[in-house]
Amino acid sequence: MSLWYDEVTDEAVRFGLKVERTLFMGKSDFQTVSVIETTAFGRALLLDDLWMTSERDEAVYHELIAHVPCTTAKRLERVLIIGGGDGGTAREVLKHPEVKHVDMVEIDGLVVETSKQFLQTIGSAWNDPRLHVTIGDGIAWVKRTDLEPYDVVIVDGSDPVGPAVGLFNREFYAGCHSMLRDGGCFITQSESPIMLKDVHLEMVRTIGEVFGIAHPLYGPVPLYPSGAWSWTYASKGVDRFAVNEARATPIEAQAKYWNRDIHRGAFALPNHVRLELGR
Ligand code: SPD
Repeated sequence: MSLWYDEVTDEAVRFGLKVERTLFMGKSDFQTVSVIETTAFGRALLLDDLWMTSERDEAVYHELIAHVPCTTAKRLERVLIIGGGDGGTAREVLKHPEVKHVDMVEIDGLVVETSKQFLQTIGSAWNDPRLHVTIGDGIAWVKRTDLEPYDVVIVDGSDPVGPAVGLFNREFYAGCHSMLRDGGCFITQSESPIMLKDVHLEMVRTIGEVFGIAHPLYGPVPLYPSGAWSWTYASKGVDRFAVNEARATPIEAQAKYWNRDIHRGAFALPNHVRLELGR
């Protein structure tokens, strides 16, 4: 008899994977943390029973969330990652030699420890001396006034339930805005434009109110509800299509998903989004 694990999206939708074995199950002060070896997607991380990342499709998610802002920011020395406890986003950001300092602020130390132990292909840059990991609250971090500004702020959080709920409101986005220098870029994962359309559109509108305008971008992450996923980009005075060629060329040569055509195409808006946003 085979064992399957299903993420329950709602009463009518699930996404399930066949399980080879459970590698880890634990409970932190914030959530349950599990790593499962799946037959089709390799090792996968779940938080509170929701799929977070898998070896098979993580590159799409992590390359887009990292390289879209990192190839368009005016300067690229200081990067802030809120969340990102599996290490995949930091791995991609640190592929840019211009980056001198990355602060990663992850609320749940168990996610980092578990990922270091069981997801080594995803978090392969933990020992990079430019990476500074703080186990703490990203919401409090972006309220700080004693920090040098960042060139890029990335929000790699989980879904708007549990410990990540505070990463989905105007006050938090305003904090991220205040962390950025002129010419800096912001990006956050912004849920499925199909299965969580209202949450997605609300995020784009709210981030747009804070930054002046926000641009959603889209890509496939089969592990997530519907497989159609989004990120939302905003900046302090940067053209999202003005990719820095010197940064892009070496990244494109090694990336699994991101390239300059994907970068441009990802910003194309489906008609239902155009209609809702009036664009
Ligand atoms: N529904 C899952 C949303 C997860 C977004 N964050 C994933 C973390 C990958 N580093």
